[in-house]
Amino acid sequence: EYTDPHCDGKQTIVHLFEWKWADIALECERFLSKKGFCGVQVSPANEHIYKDSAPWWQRYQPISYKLQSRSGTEAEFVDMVNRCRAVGVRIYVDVVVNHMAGLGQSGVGSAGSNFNSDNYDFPGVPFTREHFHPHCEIKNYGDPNEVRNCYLVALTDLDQHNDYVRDKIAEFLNHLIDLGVAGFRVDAAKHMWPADISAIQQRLKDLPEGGRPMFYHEVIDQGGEPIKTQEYTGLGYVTEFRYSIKIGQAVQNFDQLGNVVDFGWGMTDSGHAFVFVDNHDNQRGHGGGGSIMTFKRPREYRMATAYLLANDYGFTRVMSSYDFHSSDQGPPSSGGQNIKDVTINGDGSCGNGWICEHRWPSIGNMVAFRNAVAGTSKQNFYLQNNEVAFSRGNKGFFAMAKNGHMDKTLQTGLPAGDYCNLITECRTKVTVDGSGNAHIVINDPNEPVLAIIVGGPS
Ligand code: LAG
Ligand code: CA
Repeated sequence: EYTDPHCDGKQTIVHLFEWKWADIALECERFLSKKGFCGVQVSPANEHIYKDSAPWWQRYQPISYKLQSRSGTEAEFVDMVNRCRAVGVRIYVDVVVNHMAGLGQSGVGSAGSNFNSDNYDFPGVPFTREHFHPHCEIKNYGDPNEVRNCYLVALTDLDQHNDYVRDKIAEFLNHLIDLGVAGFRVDAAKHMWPADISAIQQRLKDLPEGGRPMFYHEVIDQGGEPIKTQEYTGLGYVTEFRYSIKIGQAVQNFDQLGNVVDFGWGMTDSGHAFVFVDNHDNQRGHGGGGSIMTFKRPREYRMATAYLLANDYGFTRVMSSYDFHSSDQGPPSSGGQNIKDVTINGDGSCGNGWICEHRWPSIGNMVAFRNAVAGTSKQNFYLQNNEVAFSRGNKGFFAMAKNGHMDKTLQTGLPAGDYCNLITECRTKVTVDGSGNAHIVINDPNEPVLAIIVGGPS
């Protein structure tokens, strides 16, 4: 329950961080549908604070559940949901329901609602003082009561034990369900009691087409604290941050690639692990930060994401970023709260400051690989001399070379035939002989990845 993404068996979503709804609709139609993406994680859709400096994180300070945000109006949101759906791409909304805006602020939100955080006054919902925990700041992550009931960086903390609060949050999610979304990323789930999240889920409708919405809960568990991802696996998928760390390190030291999933370390079971190389927080040093691989190291980032998509662990999300030079900097803008359009260059890359990692060939073209091999496990694992390769059942074969060059005959586990390398879009091919062996050649320091699938282009 809560783990079906409702996208016809497709296996990967992309986070189009801070994109406008209108641009997401276009991206579904012109790219995501063609590449086999299941869906899009969108930035928070509800009303949020506006700050003069327009940082990205203003969207993590809700003012009400009205669907007017920096990304667009409710009408634009609905148009996006419908146009994406029409081409087989679903929308997953980042929902911020642990808290409202931070203390010390007042004014008017992105949908025109007044608010005053110090008075706990959010008339756009409405929420008043009785709906919040009394103020205390989270300091000790060793105390689950404090992590759940105190304030995360001064954000006014909602009391989800309260029936009215549960009802209002459920009303917000039910509205999104009515509009056709397929699921939710639950922001700061670690800061809410699993039983409270469950009580909210029980108030939710089935999707219009049937079935429960997909949920993935943001729980930063890197070991060493009492709150574990496993407390949340009954509620859907749970973010697995340890896997990001392991993959980021392993593409720098290939010897570790055999060992990126470590259940001994407490990692989440594959059926509930929600996995990614980086997210909008840790790519800029927020939310756990650490030694995270990002687009700023493009070669290694491509390898990390290709491996994420090739491996047989978890449900995958690809990050799609904008360029930034400081950790608070908001999306490309021509001033004020306006967000620049995502433009597409002749070579398929993005302009106007949008990075669009999901359009890089060794990332975007691996989505088809993951879809094709769903349900199979890794076999014929080969790891030597900074080269890695494996098959996924008898459905696909993947190879990657740290230094960009590989020239080796390997067992692919696949039926005889000619296969296109998905990454080069058929400019290079692989011939598998009657015993399953093939001569594997990689010769591209920039995109040092090869992937072939049964039933793919040939
Ligand atoms: C999350 N997951 O649990 C989000 O992924 C993360 O991006 C959110 O923090 C956080 N939880 C709360 O939703 C972000 C920034 C914070 C920012 C916060 C609220 O990482 O830096 O805090 O959103 O906008 C900012 C200031 C703080 C201030 C706070 C309240 O940085 O100094 O105390 O606002 O005014
Ligand atoms: Ca809380």
